[in-house]
Amino acid sequence: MEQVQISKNELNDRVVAILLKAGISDFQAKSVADVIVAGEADGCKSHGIYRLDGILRTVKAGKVNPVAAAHVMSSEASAIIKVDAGGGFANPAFELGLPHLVERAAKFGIAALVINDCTHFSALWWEVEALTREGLACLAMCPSYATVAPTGGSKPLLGTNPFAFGWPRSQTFPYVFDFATSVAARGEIELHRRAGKPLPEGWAIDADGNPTTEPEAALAGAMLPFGGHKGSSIGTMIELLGGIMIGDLTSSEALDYLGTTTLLPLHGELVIAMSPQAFAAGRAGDPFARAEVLFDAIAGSGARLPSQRRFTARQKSDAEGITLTASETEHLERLLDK
Ligand code: NDP
Ligand code: PYC
Repeated sequence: MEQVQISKNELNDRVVAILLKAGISDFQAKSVADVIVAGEADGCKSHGIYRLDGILRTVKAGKVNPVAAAHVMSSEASAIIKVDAGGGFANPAFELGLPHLVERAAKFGIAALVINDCTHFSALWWEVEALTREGLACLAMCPSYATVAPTGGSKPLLGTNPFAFGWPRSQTFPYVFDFATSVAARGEIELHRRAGKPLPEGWAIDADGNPTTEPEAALAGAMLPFGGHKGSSIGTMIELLGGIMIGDLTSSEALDYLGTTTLLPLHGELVIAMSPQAFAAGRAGDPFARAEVLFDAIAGSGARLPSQRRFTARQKSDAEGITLTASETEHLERLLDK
């Protein structure tokens, strides 16, 4: 397959141009482009430029507000910062809430950012890494739209509900994990369909509830949670905390609103930031130094830390640029000419 090298800046300019042409405001376009290009730079194809088609379809269908201006809704005395995304993308709303979340977590030891009424299509590591750069540990989660059957069930009721955690490390990349609570992100099923490849066993069931490795049948049926009943319960927790508790849509409600899985879902997001020093205060030992002992032991046992593959991909793309296939660059050209 022919490959093309492109610098991060050049890819960013192209993605911004495509988004602006679709009528997305300058602030939203830049914020969305940053996370898409970071996905490509980190080798996360399921949340890179592949997402552009869905974004453009969702704008065209009127299911995301391309000129929304997010605003902060909460009082300065609260540890809960609420940002109303106004029906726009989650990424600019997160950028707006981030300094408030950092300031409040430093003040109270723990603080939460609630984003309401946002279209969320992106990888969560982008957000948790922003908090680790501020010396904070954090959790991020959001529902999606109903495409995952709870364990033992045959109908999609849960979303692929991503869940991410970050822990700061001063001398190296942070400890970060970030995964769909389904066995794989839905973007992976779509990428298998496009490549004409069967799915691994155990990823999905068809519309009759039978196991399938056919991407088309999986898209019409349901994906499965990761880790059986354990992933099913974590996915349900995310519906509760990142949907119902913050007064926003569950994955089923998000699908009802959209009427299709070909558009990007509108719902809310919950991000919790914690100061390890504040939690460890009064106890012996520096929490960051103690964490390093644990990370060294994990790595020393032969295991790799989560996100290491991503960080290696990032170092490579920083040095050499981002590698796209010729058909991906042609697709970007077509989107620019549309
Ligand atoms: P993966 O299964 O690819 O990876 C999950 C995590 O596990 C990563 O942090 C990964 O690190 C780590 N990991 C993988 N293999 C190992 C290993 N052998 N040892 C240690 N750690 C490992 O992720 P998913 O496909 O589940 O999710 C992909 C993305 O999709 C996520 O970024 C998620 O936020 C996003 N998503 C977004 C949704 C939304 O609604 N916005 C919905 C669903 C998913 P590494 O990357 O280094 O391999
Ligand atoms: O890959 O599952 C996914 C997904 C859904 C919404 C955004 N990403």
